[in-house]
Amino acid sequence: MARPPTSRSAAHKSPPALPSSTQSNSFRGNAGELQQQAGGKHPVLTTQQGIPVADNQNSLRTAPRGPTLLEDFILREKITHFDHERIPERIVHARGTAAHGFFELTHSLKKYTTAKVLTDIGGHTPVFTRFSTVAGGAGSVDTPRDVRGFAVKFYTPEGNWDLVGNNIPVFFIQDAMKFPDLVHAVKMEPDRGFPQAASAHDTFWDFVSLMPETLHMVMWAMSDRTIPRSLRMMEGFGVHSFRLLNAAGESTFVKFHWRPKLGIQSTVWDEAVKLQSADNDFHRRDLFEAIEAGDFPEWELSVQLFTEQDAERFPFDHLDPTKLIPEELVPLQPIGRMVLNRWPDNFFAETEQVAFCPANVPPGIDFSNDPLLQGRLFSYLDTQLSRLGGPNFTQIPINAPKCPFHNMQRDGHMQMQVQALKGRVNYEPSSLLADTPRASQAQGFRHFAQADDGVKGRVRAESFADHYSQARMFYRSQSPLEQAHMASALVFELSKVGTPHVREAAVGHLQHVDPDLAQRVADGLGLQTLPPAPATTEPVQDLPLSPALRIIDRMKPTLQGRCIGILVADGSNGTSVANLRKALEKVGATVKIVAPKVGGAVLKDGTLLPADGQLAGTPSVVFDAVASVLSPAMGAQLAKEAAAVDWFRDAFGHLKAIAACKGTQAILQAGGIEPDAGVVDPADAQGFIAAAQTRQWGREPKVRTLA
Ligand code: HDD
Repeated sequence: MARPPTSRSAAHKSPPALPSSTQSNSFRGNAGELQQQAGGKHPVLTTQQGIPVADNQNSLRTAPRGPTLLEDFILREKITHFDHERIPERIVHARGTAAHGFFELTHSLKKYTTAKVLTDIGGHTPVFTRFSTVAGGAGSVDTPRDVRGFAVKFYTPEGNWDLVGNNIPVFFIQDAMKFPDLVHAVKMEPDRGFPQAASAHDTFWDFVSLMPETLHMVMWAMSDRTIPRSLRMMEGFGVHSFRLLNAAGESTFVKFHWRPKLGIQSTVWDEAVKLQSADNDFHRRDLFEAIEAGDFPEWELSVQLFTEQDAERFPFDHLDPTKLIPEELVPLQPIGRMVLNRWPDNFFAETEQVAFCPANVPPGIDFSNDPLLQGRLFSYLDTQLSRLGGPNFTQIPINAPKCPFHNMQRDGHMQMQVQALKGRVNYEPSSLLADTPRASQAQGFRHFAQADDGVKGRVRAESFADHYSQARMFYRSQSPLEQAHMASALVFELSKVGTPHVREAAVGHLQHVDPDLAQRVADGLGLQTLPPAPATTEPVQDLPLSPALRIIDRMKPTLQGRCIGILVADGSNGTSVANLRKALEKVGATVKIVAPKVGGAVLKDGTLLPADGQLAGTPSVVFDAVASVLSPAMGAQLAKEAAAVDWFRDAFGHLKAIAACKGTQAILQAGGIEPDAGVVDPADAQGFIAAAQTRQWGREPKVRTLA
């Protein structure tokens, strides 16, 4: 039975008159709740077909409380578009964040290459750089233990060059044939759908224990490199050997390295774990905030150049992507810098839709025979066809070259262009039309003319057989503390492996890396006997060590790019806060005020100091060092507050400098903190700065047991 209209439904009259583009379009909706306050000229809202929309709140109904009509093309179009808003996420590197910037060449490589991006000094080549984790989905967290992607798209005058690298200079496998297996093994297990964004599970370690070529990269993955403090504080590597080709067609091998201006820095594992709950977007937010503040991250680009003859003398095969070339063997030559200075306007249009491909290289850069690289040359374009929906993804603005481009490729899904070349000719050669694009021997891409002799077959070069020597070199090159971190990471990961024989096999491999490491991990796992080392085809070499591969010794003592949290509460001394803040900002740190309430704290002199974060929601893991200016009364009160006690206890446990005033002593005591050289008074700003420029590494054995 039809209901009589109630006074409520009777109020649902037709919407207000269509606002013109010059009028304010703020108006009340039918329920009377809508207020749009932004000023300015508002163009009329339209459908995708350009039809003006009169009411964006209510679908079309037969009666105020009646069914919605199929006729409502505005509703249907809006919902249909929404239903298709997501595209398949990347199978790997799904979670990423990116920024625009430029590359400036400072040293010409003209002797080695014709690529203008590497020969023409001074100009700014636009770049778009995307950082990513590897294993987790797009909605996973920023700080798991994982390799980080470091992909740079250079929009060069001779077409796009994509340097699609990682923050680790080697890879897990030698042949692209094994990539799907590796990725299946590391991603969440197929029957249960977990763990997300973690290598600490049976399938990954099963794969590792059966594929000893992974061991070198596994040692990197277990090092502090995979728990970076910031994307701005990571190195990047092109990984493979590429070729540079000069005007005479001569080839030189090259490896590419990015070095961060802020220095390389990592977190400690417990901190990385806690960051996952404190701020899932920690790295993304950090990059965003730095760029918004004009604190533009910068990297130096260096190359290692070597010839075929040089390569013959290396005690490893440089075509094997599980090997690196120590810089003690082939020094790094700085050639330029990259600055990221503009955040994307739209995450989806740019960061999500950007499509990198190692096959995108301008003339003067060429590929090596690295079998992993060769497989990659196929995979990226192929994945983008399905991820971005067809062959015209190159026309999406973030992917399109910024130099002129012409060819006879036509049509296809989502063709956006009416080509400049009009008329009958969409083929080559042709004699019907002037000014059609033609190939150019002089300017066109040339491949290195390499002589090859051999027997066709599915084979692995014998020179790829040594899987342990560089893993050993990497481990033994680390400082004792970094070695302990690696041993502890291995214990953590293997403790998450439920299958005993997988755990044991992994430890067996470690015997080849370093018997002492194997014993430490076995002890950490509670194994009663040391599992046997598997047979090797090649003897493990004791290669010269490479101290350049450490992080801890090489961390830059600086507060630039670092963030300090100052805890205040009602009654805090404003002058002490202001003095400390001034001193910290003078040396380049960012300072954030944390208070029990986000509205801020009423200081001793009665003024209100606004807070950047609320204590319980802004734990100390998000800071590089912490300070506090508290009255004894507030200190005593906060000593009973878990969030305050954890703030200091975590900062101490994560080896951070603490500037704690007298009023804070009660909290330190509640946290069981025994002050050391890294705990100073906030009045001693210079002492605090000196302590905060590094981590308090000497404290670590006192706060946790490392393997
Ligand atoms: Fe890959 C994405 C880096 C080996 C297949 N890879 C991808 C990204 C990075 C890397 C940084 C994300 C790019 C972005 O931000 O969009 N990949 C590497 C490095 C490797 C490597 C440094 C070894 C040296 N990759 C590799 C192999 C294969 C792939 C051997 C396949 C044979 N990679 C892909 C892919 C992805 C990808 C499936 C996923 C999404 C995409 O390409 O666009 O095609």
